[in-house]
Amino acid sequence: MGTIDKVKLRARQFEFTFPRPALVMGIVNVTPDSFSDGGRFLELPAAVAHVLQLVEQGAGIIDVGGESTRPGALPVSEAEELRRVVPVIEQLAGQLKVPISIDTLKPGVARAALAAGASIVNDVAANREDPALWRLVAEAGAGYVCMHMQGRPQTMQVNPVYTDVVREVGEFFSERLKRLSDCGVGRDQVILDPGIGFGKSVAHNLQLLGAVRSFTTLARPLLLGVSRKSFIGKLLGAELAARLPGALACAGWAVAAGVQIVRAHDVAETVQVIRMTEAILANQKV
Ligand code: 7PJ
Repeated sequence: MGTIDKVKLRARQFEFTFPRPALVMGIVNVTPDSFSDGGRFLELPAAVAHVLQLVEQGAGIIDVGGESTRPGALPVSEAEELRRVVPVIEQLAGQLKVPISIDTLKPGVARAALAAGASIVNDVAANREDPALWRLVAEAGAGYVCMHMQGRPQTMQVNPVYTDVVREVGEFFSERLKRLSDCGVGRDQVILDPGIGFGKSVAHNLQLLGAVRSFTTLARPLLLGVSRKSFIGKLLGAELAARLPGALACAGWAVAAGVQIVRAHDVAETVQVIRMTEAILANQKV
């Protein structure tokens, strides 16, 4: 099984060649109800200040979201989501040297975010049927995070069922790469993400983490989001505020297994774990 070698990612004015030091995607939720930081960054100045701090801590991508996708979260209107995210992106795009991704389910929000200066569309609903969003990504030459989810956020955790979660996620990636290419989105624009916690039991999440290296054969950068997620709490009996060590273990493991982008709330800590893991990997003897 391979590791990523000479894989390019194109995201508008940004280009990355992997392998390279893994990127931490710092999270800013401009929402009143996100499960871990909901309500903290609803005010524009607070959101912007938080992002600048994440970049200072070493974030290589900033992921802006205006609608919580946590299990059971209530949908937000497009107007409200636009009101939350567009000013933040407008204000940041000019001054950041790292790409901004927009975490949204809605093509209209993605369009406005790209117009405001975002470079990557983070699509947790990449299992969608409607190609409108992909055409926007193609037109903009933006990066695209193709995340696996079974179902939709409102109901995805009710009873997730797979015969073989690793095989099914791999097949999803291959099928979507083909559909994306049919819509004009080049392979070199796509990041693949197994979607930890999105229509998955604790066992499914662990199986995906254990086999994450197998997805490197698709020769695309892999993204993993584990930060503060409930499977860590369920496995270890840890409250939301006490899950950082569990998430950091996943981050170190993932990078050792070939993951190139880690989505995290706790950027400084995640960067340290990743840089340490990479330093050891560079000296691995057996
Ligand atoms: C993820 C995400 C993830 C990607 C969220 C949370 C829920 N985007 N957006 N991957 N998770 N690409 O942060 O727990 O795992 S929202």
